[in-house]
Amino acid sequence: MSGNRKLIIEDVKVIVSCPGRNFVTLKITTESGIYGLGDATVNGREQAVATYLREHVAPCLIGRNAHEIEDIWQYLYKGVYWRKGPINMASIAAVDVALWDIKGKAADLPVYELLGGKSRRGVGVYVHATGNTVEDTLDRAGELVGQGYQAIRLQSSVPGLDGSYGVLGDKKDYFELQNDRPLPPEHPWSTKKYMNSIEELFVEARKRFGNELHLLHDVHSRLTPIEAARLGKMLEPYDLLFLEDAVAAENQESYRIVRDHTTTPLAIGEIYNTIWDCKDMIQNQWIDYIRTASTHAGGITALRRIADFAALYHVRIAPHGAPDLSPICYAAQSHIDIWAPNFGIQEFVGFGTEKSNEVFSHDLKMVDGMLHVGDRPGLGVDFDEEAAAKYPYNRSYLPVSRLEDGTLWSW
Ligand code: KDG
Ligand code: MG
Repeated sequence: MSGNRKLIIEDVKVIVSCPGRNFVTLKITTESGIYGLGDATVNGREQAVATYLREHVAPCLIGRNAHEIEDIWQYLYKGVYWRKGPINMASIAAVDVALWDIKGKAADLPVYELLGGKSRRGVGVYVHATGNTVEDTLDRAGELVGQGYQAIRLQSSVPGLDGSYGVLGDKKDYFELQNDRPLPPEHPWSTKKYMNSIEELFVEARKRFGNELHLLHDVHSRLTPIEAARLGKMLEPYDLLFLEDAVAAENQESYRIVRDHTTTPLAIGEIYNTIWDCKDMIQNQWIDYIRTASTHAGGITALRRIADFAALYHVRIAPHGAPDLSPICYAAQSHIDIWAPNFGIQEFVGFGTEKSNEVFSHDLKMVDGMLHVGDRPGLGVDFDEEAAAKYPYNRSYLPVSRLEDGTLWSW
């Protein structure tokens, strides 16, 4: 199993750094000197995936032909016996993405050309407007509209609760680590208070911006299926592009209940590790957008498969793009976005901080609210190891949610 053009893997390096956020970066170098980069960041569990890569994956890669992306993917998936899971799949993703990077560099072509070429001029994105009040949120949305963005996710604090999803209180922005506390910060939640206040945000948004702007909202899995169904119905008049993670769906059938009651388009998938996590929802057309990310769902190879499967059922891809996805993950899925015939929209939260831009360079560009993928061979991303060494790992946790009586809830 190998052609004449072998690219033998000589070195595999795992680097955990914190240029503003913790990132797990994989660098695979071949005997020819061509190297590829992958991302294996699992927010809040970075050292687990780094150890898994170093101890269990790297030794199996040395001496293999980097061109055999599919075989290596299957080897790491079927070959470990313990299939799926966030740590395993993020590790497979990092290897897979690094190998696509290598293949692109060897072919002197950007990865999207290897996938089949561009299907569109640029990648449409949605950005975040969050605020402590409806007015603050809409003022922020107004600034983003002024910058040319055409799709905006709105999150506003729930009156009477200290923090709500996506609204970080005294944090300046979404890029900041949550590591000023030794343990996960705790946020209160009340479904009643949320359901009583959420409609106003969209009433006011439509009053202020009219009907052309695309609006989105992320519920972060806080509702039960029937509550999610009611929310979908409530928000129908405001014509959302999608309602995200309205309900957690380890039980995929939950989405049938939501779907049966509302025409608000539904999106889910940022925490899914494989196509199996969303197969029933896609196949039954209970959702409209699948949000799996390159890092968490097994890399370019896996994301391409999910996209092709979803296309059969009119489901479009809308990859997760929060700040805990490194620029390598972001580049990888941008190549999928520009290629996929059933691309929907890409989440975008900016190109990182000053520190992260010192460590990662990329050739993505934002022009008039649209992301443009560059023409550099491979992924078009580079990683400065010396700069990364200046920013050591810094333990940080995502928050947790509790109901007002103390019951642990989904954050
Ligand atoms: O690591 C968790 C974050 O990436 C998540 O909270 C962001 O839900 C999110 C989103 O839609 O960007
Ligand atoms: Mg989300």
